[in-house]
Amino acid sequence: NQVNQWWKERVFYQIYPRSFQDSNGDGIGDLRGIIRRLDYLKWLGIGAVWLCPIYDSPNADMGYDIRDYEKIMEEFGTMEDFDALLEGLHRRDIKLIMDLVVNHSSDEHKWFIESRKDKTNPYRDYYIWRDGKDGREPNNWASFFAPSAWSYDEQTDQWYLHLFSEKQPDLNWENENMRRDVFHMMNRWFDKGVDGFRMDVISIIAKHPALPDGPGDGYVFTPEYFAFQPKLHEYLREMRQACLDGRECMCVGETSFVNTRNANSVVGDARELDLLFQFDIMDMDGAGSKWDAIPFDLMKFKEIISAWQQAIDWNTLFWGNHDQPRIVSRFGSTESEELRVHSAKMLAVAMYLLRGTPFLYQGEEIGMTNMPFERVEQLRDIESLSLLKEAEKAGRTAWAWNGIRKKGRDNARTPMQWDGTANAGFTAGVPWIEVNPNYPGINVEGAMEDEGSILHLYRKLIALRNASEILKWGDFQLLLPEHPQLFAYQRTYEGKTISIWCNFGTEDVALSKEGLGEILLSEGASQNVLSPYGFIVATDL
Ligand code: ISL
Ligand code: CA
Repeated sequence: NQVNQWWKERVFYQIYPRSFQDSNGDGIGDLRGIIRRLDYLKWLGIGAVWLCPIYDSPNADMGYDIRDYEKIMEEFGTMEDFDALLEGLHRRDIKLIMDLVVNHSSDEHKWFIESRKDKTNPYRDYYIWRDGKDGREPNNWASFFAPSAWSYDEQTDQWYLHLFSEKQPDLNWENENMRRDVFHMMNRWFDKGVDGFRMDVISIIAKHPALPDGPGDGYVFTPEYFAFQPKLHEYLREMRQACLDGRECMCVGETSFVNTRNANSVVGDARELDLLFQFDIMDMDGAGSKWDAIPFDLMKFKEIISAWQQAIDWNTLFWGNHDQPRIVSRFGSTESEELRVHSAKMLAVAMYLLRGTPFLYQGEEIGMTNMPFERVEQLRDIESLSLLKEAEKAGRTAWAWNGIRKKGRDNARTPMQWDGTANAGFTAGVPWIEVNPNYPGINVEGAMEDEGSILHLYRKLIALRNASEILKWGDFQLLLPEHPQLFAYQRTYEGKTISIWCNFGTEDVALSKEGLGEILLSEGASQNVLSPYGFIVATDL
């Protein structure tokens, strides 16, 4: 049963539609806007697009709260626009995967509207309802976005579970009818020609049946009771059978709380998922909470990378997404324009020649940076806004702002910087979130004209990867594990080797080119020295 695993051979590009390209001047990116930029993606060498949610939604969490799974969000366009987008992608041999959010829906979804009406409604059990305990929540679980994971509903005098905001009630996967409806919906998208799904927080759809209290006082975050529960595997296998078997489609799971020990339970031989996202790299600069930022640690990075390269056959490779700050601000340097360019390039080389499938996040390819947020009116993200609200109550406003500037999700959601005209060419109107003021110097048009730009490096890197059996299929070996500044590894396939040397430090590193054959990509490398953020990609002699 050798299926065509196209997702291993293509570079993915993640589009956050609201911030990509506005086509009608309402300040909101849309599907027609994306269509205008398809030739750009092709030029870059992209083989597949992950499109963040475009379904009808009240946008409490920017589309991750779906009101109707089969309708396009009005601001984004119509189903005709969607069909044109899909056709435009396929004509360019670019696959499309949609974002599927089925851990929860919007509270405005018709299932929830029915569900909350009365205890005997046929949709009641599509969600997780419980009696309160002594007038309080059924248990002490904390939510990602609000203090408690429960909200009380007067209508039926019960509480419903929401691991995210109160506008995102969790679906009850124990309910067979709910599962059937979800699978039918997925099949209708597949029948339209969609090539796959990115499955939002798919690892948490099954909850511990007893919903036990977590240890400790107050509201407690309890992944031990909602992530990687035994039933998860049952649901994913059922989904594969109902939706994926017999199709050349894929699914990549956002497997929050995955680790190197449980990963193969979902991507191993049973192929519950084709790919997974793990967050060890994204979590490595948080101490306890993500908001308490700590510096990048190269040794820790090497450990995480080699552990994952060994643990599973095929990784996803990424430096960011719509939930993460900008990578060049995070693990590179924005101290000077020169360092921004060098570090962004080096980071790309370090990550995207590993064994696995690259996922680039829009704007990364031009080295877009974090946004200097200063006022609450500039923020849009529910996570940052609720953090700020809670922090104000606790007198920790300065701490929250520091966290938001470094890690807030809105950093990745400022509009794509296309050119030096007003609003970076994103919109002719007023953008829904401010454009980063650095757009006159950082934009696609300028980068295209400059052969030495980050953008051109990304293009070369993708072309190199797309054309190399060694870089696609080769195995991975870490070199110089103890070196304090260099991240180096080699990829070997059918006796041929390519090695990659990256200087993560701010000092020159002595490096001999002896033993290196053809230099495939290199910057900051002189005779015997690799300068700060320099890199070499070369075949072995
Ligand atoms: O953003 C995060 C860190 O602060 C993550 O914890 C994130 O909430 C988690 O990875 C789940 O993310 C996904 O589901 C959320 C949605 O807000 C995110 O945008 C999405 O990627 C709820 O649907
Ligand atoms: Ca628009």
